[in-house]
Amino acid sequence: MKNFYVLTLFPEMIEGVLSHSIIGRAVKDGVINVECVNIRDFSTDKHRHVDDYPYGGGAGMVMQPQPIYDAYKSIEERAKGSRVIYMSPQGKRFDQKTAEELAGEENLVILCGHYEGVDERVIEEIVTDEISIGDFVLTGGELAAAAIIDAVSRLVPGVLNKEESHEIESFSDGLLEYPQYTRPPVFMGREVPEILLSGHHANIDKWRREQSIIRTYRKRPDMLEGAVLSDKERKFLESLKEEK
Ligand code: 4H4
Repeated sequence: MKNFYVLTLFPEMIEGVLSHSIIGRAVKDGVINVECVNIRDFSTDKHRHVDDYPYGGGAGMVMQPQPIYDAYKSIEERAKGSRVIYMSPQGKRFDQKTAEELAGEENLVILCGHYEGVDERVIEEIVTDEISIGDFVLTGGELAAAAIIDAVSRLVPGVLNKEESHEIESFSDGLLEYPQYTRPPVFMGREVPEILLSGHHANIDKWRREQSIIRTYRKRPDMLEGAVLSDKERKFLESLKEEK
């Protein structure tokens, strides 16, 4: 993954969020590139309108197709045949698996809608994938786009350094991550689990896997279906179920 092209009415929202921290450093280092295209720059009327009343009446405004289409055409050549993702509550639910899939793409175009959404005809004309970050309605697709860019970018080689990258991540191995601790050894009377101070890495790894299984069982039992567990770990899970 190298280049994100974001079609948006609020480039500063995207640039603001993505100019900090790990993603900001990756952009500065040229590991990834985020280019915002302001849809309003492609409005053809002197008031720079980009939305209008919905045909058939009803509340809210709809984004007109022409400014979005022309904004897309302005980067189509450079985005050469990339997927065009429309951020919408009607889209496929985004997850780590999709993040990994998108991280393999060289370019991604992301369309951020506003108001009640976007004229259906430009969706039919340019959009290849509709993606949702959850069953709720945002005022604009920018926060959703920023979440996608963040989740995908951290999977791009060179974005996370060795301290930041985590070989075992929540969702990547089908389980939630184990609890994490760092200094001080005692905080508010709570001690760090003894095993983590033992230096016995095989036992630490075993404890961490067990903690992941316990957490997943308690918080997201639905995930256990897809988890890859050894025979011993499956027996451990069964013992949890018997405890109940
Ligand atoms: C798009 C609102 C489409 C409603 C929007 C519709 C999300 C989300 C989101 C601004 C835009 C909203 N984007 N995940 N959730 N008419 N985007 O809420 O299709 O219902 O990604 S509509």
